[in-house]
Amino acid sequence: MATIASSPYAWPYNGDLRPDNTALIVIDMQIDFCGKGGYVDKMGYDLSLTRAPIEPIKAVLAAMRAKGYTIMHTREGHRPDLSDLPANKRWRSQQIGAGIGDPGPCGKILVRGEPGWEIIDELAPLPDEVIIDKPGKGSFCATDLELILRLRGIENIILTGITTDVCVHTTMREANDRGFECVLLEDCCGATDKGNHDAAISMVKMQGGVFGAISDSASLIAGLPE
Ligand code: C5J
Repeated sequence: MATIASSPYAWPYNGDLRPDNTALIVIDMQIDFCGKGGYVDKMGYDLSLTRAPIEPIKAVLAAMRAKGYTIMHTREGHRPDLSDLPANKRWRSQQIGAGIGDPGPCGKILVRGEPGWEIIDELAPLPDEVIIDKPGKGSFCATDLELILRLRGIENIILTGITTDVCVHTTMREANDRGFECVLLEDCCGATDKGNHDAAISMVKMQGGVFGAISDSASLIAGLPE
């Protein structure tokens, strides 16, 4: 039996926490979401909010890599021909002055292969770590994430990354509905709005943990078994 300190229950619910059945997912730690000149910067949001999780995620990555856990990363982005970009998503981004697919200081915004779409150097994936490219907010939509998790026997998912209220929350909800046991690490996530971050954390804990549990990097590292 192994659990980590978390709320509203000690996670995972059944105490079955092992490197073989547990994956860390680092969501969208890309220049477009937390780098100067990227999508979030162009929209005018405070980058310190989306950069806040970098150091905590680094610590979690080091601990989980050392113990042999599965590590996965995601990137939000669209094909260079924009054939997977819904017209309404493009239109909305244009309204706020950061049109997806349009040129910006880091290349075409949220387009695969462009500099802004890359994962930041501080959290660069290792060569054996899976990277999931997704066109939407959820990491399960139009990707092979679920297939890979099932093939590896993953039952527990540790969620980190940005943004808490959008891509992290959508992925947590998708995973929860598929029967995965999820925990979100509060200090390893960030949103473009602090109030939305806090609300997203609060939502997880309702109804006895309607989407799973909430913990933090120090609690995870302290409780992580070999
Ligand atoms: C957004 C994300 N916020 N990674 N994407 O558009 O949360």
